[in-house]
Amino acid sequence: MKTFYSPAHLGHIPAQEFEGGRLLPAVEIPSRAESVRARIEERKLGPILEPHEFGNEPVVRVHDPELVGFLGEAFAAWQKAYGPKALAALPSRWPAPGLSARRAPDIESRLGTFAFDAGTPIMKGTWEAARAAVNVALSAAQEIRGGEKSAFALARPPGHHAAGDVFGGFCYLNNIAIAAQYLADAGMRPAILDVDYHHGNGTQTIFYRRSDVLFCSIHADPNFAYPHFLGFADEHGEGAGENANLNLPMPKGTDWAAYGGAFAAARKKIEAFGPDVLLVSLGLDTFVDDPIARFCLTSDDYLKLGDAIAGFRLPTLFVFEGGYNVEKLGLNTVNVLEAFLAH
Ligand code: SP5
Ligand code: ZN
Repeated sequence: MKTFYSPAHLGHIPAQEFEGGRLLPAVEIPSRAESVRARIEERKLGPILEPHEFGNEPVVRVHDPELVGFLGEAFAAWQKAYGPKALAALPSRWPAPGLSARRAPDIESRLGTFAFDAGTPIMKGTWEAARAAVNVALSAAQEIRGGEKSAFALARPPGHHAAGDVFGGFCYLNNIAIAAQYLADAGMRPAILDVDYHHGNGTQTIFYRRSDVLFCSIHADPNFAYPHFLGFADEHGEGAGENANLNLPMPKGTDWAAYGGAFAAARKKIEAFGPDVLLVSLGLDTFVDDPIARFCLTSDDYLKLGDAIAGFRLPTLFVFEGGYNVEKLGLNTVNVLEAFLAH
């Protein structure tokens, strides 16, 4: 299996996050993708290739050009407002219900408009990294379009929380949604299976009113988990997209026994949709020792997951998302891919 990877991610270096009233070390850090790259090399999974440049056209098929423009300018505007020591642009005011619909060009106003959380910093190398992650996903999609049976987009930063007009959840541009749109534009019928611990609210929102792309997600119940405000079981899609969305929220402590049941439900939905390509939002934060999550999958369970994904017998594009146990992240990720290939 070919892996696409760009060193541009190394320039995006979140340092801290504010959580539970405390400043903690950031978890969405460069060593995540590096640990996966090292394991791919160690296991000789296949070539690791740099992405091609696809430009902005496939990005604005999915994202509002206003958001794309903002992401490109935000760090410079932040430093202009707060000086060269201000290392990370983060919102701290939002246009909550009851406030004006007016949007000033001021950087704080724009951050509050385009960001839906305060955990997704825009720093010096963020835009270049986010653009490269899109190119990584599109390069892998291009392989699938050309007839490859599988490909891995080792994208960082992740993408599935970013919607058409808002970013958040460590995500800036929605890598998998842009890849799915690219394949749909090539005449294919994509199903997206999101196995990250967190609901892929951005991907869901992008395709919510559409019947040509299925979104199916197994994730921690938003009644206790991020992103809190989307990912409930009664979200089935709207308008033309009615029935083209399936959420399978799961309780704390979910292990493979419970996860396998949800996977069977996802399988049924995906098979009924009749896709000709599968895109997997591959988050590894379902791991028992993930520092920010509460599921209980083991490293061996990722072999079962890879085997189950292979059972679709579809061309499959894996796109890297979350997973924060850096020590086991390479093992867990490559377990999925190796078990998929062993089928
Ligand atoms: C792609 C992805 O997995 N995004 C997840 C975003 C979750 N953001 C909120 C969770 C913050 C938890 N912070 C705890 C820090 C412990 N060191
Ligand atoms: Zn996640």
